[in-house]
Order: sequence, then structure tokens, then C-alpha cells
Amino acid sequence: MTLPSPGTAYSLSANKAIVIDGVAPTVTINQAGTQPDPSNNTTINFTVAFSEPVTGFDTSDISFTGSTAEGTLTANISGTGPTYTLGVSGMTSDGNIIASINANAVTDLVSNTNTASTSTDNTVTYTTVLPPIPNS
Ligand SMILES: [Ca+2]
Ligand SMILES: [Ca+2]
Repeated sequence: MTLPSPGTAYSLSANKAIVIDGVAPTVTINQAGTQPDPSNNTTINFTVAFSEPVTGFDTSDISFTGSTAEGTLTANISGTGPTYTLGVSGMTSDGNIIASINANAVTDLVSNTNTASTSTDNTVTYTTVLPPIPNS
């Protein structure tokens, strides 16, 4: 090959947008701000907040490991991201609902996958006892 002479200027021309994103998305999940705990609501809401826009978030990414409420816990995701609302229904007994997000559930713009969710309070106690217990 022919080497360019010293001092030759190079340019990326007009397209200088290079995306360098080595940061994996993180995600938090906590009981929604308006969610009473304990609660007799038939749908229990959590707020899921990713650190950046992601694709591929769906109900298969939700884990209910550790939950003690019986029944087939069913997830419903709403919102446009990167913050979503997770509604959980299907409880057939009193007990705790604990929701988390699996690692490698979503990807960011350059296909970095997420780490598992962290939480300050991702547990809501579902109770069928009436009248409703005041918020705590
Ligand atoms: Ca997914
Ligand atoms: Ca709680």
C-alpha cells in the first residue's frame, strides 16, 4: 500500500457521530408511589425505571421469586419507557408480592444488556382483609 505523505489531514467528513456506549443499562423496581402497602387492590403496581432507553422489555423479564401470595401472578407492563408501570394481578391468597427484573432482559441502543434489578422496597403485602388497612 502507499502511505500518505506526512501531514495529510484526515476527516470523518460530515458523519462524525460515533456511538461509544460501554455502560450496561441498570434498572430499579419499587412499589409505585401511589401503591398502598399492605393493600387489598386486585392489581398491585410497581414502578420500573431503566437508566436509559431499552428495547425488549416484556412480561417474561419479570421475576416473582420470593412471593408468598398464592395464585398465578400475572404481569402487565404499561408506559413508553425508560420508566414503566408493572401491574401484578392474579393473587388468590394473602401474602407478599415481590417483583424483580432478571438480568439480560433488555438491550440498550448498542446491545448492552441490563444487570439484575435493585430495589429499596419491591415488596407489597396483599391482603383480602377488609376494611383496607391504612397506607404504611
Ligand atoms: Ca426481554
Ligand atoms: Ca413495601
